[in-house]
Amino acid sequence: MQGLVLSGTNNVFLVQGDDGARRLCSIKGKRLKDQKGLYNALAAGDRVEFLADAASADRGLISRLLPRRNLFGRFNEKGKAVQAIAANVDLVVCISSPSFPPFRPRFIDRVAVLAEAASVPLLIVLNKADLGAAQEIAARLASYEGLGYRTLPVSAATGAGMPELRRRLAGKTSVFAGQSGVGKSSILNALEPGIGRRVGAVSEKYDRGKHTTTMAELFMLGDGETRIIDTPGVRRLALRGIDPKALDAYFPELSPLAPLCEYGLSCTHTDEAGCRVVRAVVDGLILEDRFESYLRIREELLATSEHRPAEGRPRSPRSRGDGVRKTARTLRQRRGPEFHEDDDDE
Ligand SMILES: Nc1nc2c(ncn2[C@@H]2O[C@H](COP(=O)(O)OP(=O)(O)OP(=O)(O)O)[C@@H](O)[C@H]2O)c(=O)[nH]1
Ligand SMILES: [Mg+2]
Repeated sequence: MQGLVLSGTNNVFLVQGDDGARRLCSIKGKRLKDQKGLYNALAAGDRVEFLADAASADRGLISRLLPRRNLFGRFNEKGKAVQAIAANVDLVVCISSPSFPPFRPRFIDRVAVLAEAASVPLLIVLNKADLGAAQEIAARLASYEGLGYRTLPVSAATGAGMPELRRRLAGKTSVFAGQSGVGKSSILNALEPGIGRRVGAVSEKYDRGKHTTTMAELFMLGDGETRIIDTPGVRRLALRGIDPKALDAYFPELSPLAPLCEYGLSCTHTDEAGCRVVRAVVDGLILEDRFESYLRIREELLATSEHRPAEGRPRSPRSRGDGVRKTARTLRQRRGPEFHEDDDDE
C-alpha cells in the first residue's frame, strides 16, 4: 500500500495510508536505498510504499520511498548532515513578525534562496500584525513584492488576514518556515481550530521563541485537500548543497544583471571593474541589505561546499565585499532601512 508520511522521530514514522488509516511505521532493513547523505530517511510530505502489519492494525513497515518532487532540509550541525524536513511542497510560507521576535529580513532572504533553488513559490507572511508594523517593515515587505514575492500581513491572535491566507493555501502542500516564536503553530491553530498545536511564550530576556515545536508535522485542514507542514523554528538557517555559482540565479534582482558584467558569468560582483551588480547596488537599484545577504550566503556556501574554484585559493567574498559595501554606503543615498542583524540572528 502507499501512504503519506506525516511526521517521524528516531526512524519511526507516522504514515497515513491511502486507506485513510494512520500507522506507526519503521523502515524495512533500517535504511532506505536513497538515504545517502541525509541525517534522516524521510520527511513530512514524503510518499512511501509500506506493508501493513498483519498482527497489529496500527503498525507497518516502509519498503520504498516514492520519487520526490522536492525536498527541504536544514543542515544539522551536530550530525554534520542535512536533516530532511518537508517534501513534495507546492508553496513555501516564510512567517515573520514585526516584534517579539523582531523582523529579520536576512532570515527571509535565506528562505527565499531555498524556495528559488527548489523552484517553489514563496509567500512571506507578517504575523502579529496586531502589534503594529513600523514603516520600515512595510517598506521592506513592499520591496519583496517588487521582487515578485507575495506578502501578507495576518494576526493569529485577532484572526485578521486568515481568510486570505486560507485561500492562498487551499489545495496545496505548504511548509511553514520561520524563526522560533513568530507564531507558525499559532497560525495553524487559527486556520483550523481544534488542531491544538502547542504554542510557547517568547522569552522576554532574549526576545526569541523557546523552540516549542520540536518536530516537523504535516496537518490536513478540514477540506481534506490543504496540507500544512509545521516546522520547528530555528534561530539561524544554514544553507548547504547549493552551488555558489548558481546563487546569482536565486536573487531575482541580481540574475538579469549578472550576465551583463564585463567578466560575464565568472564575475564575483566584488571588486571587478565593469560589474553591473555592484553598479546597481551603488545606484540603489539593488537593496544594499539584500546584497549583503547575497555576499554572506555565498561566503558560507564557498566555505562549506565541494564546489570550490578549481584553481588558486577560493576567493573570499567577505574581505572583497567589505570594500564594495563601503563604496556603496558612501556613494549612495540611504534608501532602505537598516534592521539590526548580527550573524547569529540571520
Ligand atoms: N500578539 C500576537 N502574539 C502572537 C500571535 N501569534 C502568535 N503569538 C504569540 O507568539 C508566541 C509564539 O507562538 P508559537 O505559535 O508557539 O510560535 P512558533 O513560530 O510556532 O514557535 P516555534 O514552535 O518555537 O518555532 C506565543 O506566545 C503566541 O501566543 C499574533 O498574531 N499576535
Ligand atoms: Mg511552533
